[in-house]
Amino acid sequence: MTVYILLPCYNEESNLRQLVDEISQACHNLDYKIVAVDDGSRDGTYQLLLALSRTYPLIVLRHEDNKGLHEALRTLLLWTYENAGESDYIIMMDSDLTHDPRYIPQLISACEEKEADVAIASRFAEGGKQVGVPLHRVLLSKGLRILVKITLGISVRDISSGYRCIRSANIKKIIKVYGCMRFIEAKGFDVQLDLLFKLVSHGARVVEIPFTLDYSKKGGRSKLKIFRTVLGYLQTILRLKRFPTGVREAS
Ligand SMILES: Nc1nc2c(ncn2[C@@H]2O[C@H](COP(=O)(O)OP(=O)(O)O)[C@@H](O)[C@H]2O)c(=O)[nH]1
Ligand SMILES: [Mg+2]
Repeated sequence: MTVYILLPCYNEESNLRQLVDEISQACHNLDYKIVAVDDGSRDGTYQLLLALSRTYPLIVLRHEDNKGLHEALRTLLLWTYENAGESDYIIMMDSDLTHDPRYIPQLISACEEKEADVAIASRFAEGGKQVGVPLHRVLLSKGLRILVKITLGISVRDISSGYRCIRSANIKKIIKVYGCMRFIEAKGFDVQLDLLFKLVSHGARVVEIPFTLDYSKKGGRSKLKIFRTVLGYLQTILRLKRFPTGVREAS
């Protein structure tokens, strides 16, 4: 079993050396590969990734132009569709140092021990928390939980967490069902809900593990635009609500 750690990178030059080093420490007992996509960064992200790939098990992909988080994740997940095995695991995380790699083994154990297909590092699981996150961001993530429960019937607590472990087989399944262009239809950070809904609709069991999101560790500014993100989530909820597939959810 190999663990593929996917890193979408947009102007993350100041964070990547530390992040890749911390991943290698956290994963020293695992067979792992890091796959990073530089999404048309304007800083030295791409050159740094190439340099790091000489020392670490790191595969570097590149978009010439900035296409956004949703396209970066499409590129990364399609890469795993081609290259990962059914029994492998995929870790999705931010590259800005707010997602501590020490949770990676815990996320994988949660999938294994609880026979889950998706494990989410969750601020809202018992024992989880967020530190230094601006109030409007806290309200967004809390409001989303309620709205998604009411409208889509998904009772996952941390819908917008981008720190997740997913079985490769489940990713392959939704790519087969929806195709390369439609397994992700969101056009921004709402990609997290888009993917979660499709996974759950096709039988994925979800668990959440307590996670501390420490925003004070964030290097650089957030790339999330709050109004665009709220609008994107609302559009995605309306679109998903019209989906023919019902949600079959486990705890
Ligand atoms: N590829 C790509 N990644 C992006 C873009 N915007 C953000 N990201 C990445 O998506 C992740 C989340 O962005 P981040 O700024 O950390 O958002 P926040 O944690 O919600 O404030 C980080 O790994 C970013 O490098 C983008 O336009 N393109
Ligand atoms: Mg982040």
